Amino acid sequence: MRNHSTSHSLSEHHSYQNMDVKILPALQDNYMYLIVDKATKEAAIVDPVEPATVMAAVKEFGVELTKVLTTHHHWDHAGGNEKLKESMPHLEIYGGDNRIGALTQMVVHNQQFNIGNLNVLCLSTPCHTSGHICYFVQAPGEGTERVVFTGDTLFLGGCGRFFEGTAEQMYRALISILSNLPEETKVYCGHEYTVNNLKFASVIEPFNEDVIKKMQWSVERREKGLPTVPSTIGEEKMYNPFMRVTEPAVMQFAGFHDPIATMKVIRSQKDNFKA
Ligand code: GBP
Ligand code: ZN
Repeated sequence: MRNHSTSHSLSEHHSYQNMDVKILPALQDNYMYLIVDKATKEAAIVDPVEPATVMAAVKEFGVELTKVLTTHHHWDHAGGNEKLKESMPHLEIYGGDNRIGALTQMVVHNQQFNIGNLNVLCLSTPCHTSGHICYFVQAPGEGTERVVFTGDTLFLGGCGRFFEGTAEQMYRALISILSNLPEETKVYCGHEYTVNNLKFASVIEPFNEDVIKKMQWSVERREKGLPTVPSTIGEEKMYNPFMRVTEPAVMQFAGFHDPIATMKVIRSQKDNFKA
């Protein structure tokens, strides 16, 4: 495993009934995630920018890595694909953008595939990049766990910059698609930006108790070197201003009665926000 003292966070493991999610910190503030189907020990890795860390985790946990889920083509997410594929040539590499290295499975919105018994649903969320995909993973059966890997579309308390898209597209991604996932869906995002994001959230909604509480909790976690992921879709709707552009208080802050205009205003303010 990677030397913890050089890593931005400790690598935590979340064990659910049918799946494990191993959080693997990478680079300055990126997260890679190893998803394991407990029944078959088949595994997939989300955004393996540091292949050596991934290979060590695969060995340590004794799983069979068969798939790479790439959220988007930026080097800090897709930059490890080629090297990992060289070491493990059987890997299937999923993604929604032909700029992704070593891509073998180009996916589209609502396409599905499996990791062992787990079902993966691809959600196309263009805006941060035009080919960005979020992956919604569900265990079989009623009342089982659900998780979503949101890359640089949805962060805890924030969202990605609009490098290749519009406010309308981010509205579709956050409000029409991700907000409609089950409330208890766990959110695993691409970067550890939570404290900075919540500082900005508290400027927009200074009296929002959920912002204040999540900020306190996140600062405590970061002081201990622990990740703030995962949150849930239900939680994000309570404190994330970009998930709250239909709320009167957030629209009022932006000076518009329209959620998409509000999305545009608060994103451009965040672009220039010094935390
Ligand atoms: C922070 O908040 O801590 N360091 C700052 C933000 C995603 S990485 C740095 C930043 O701008 N990060 C990007 C982002 O969308 N942040 C949301 C926000 O600031 O609210 N990236 O590495 C970024 O996507 C990248 C790689 C960008 C290749 C362009 C290319 Br081409
Ligand atoms: Zn990015």
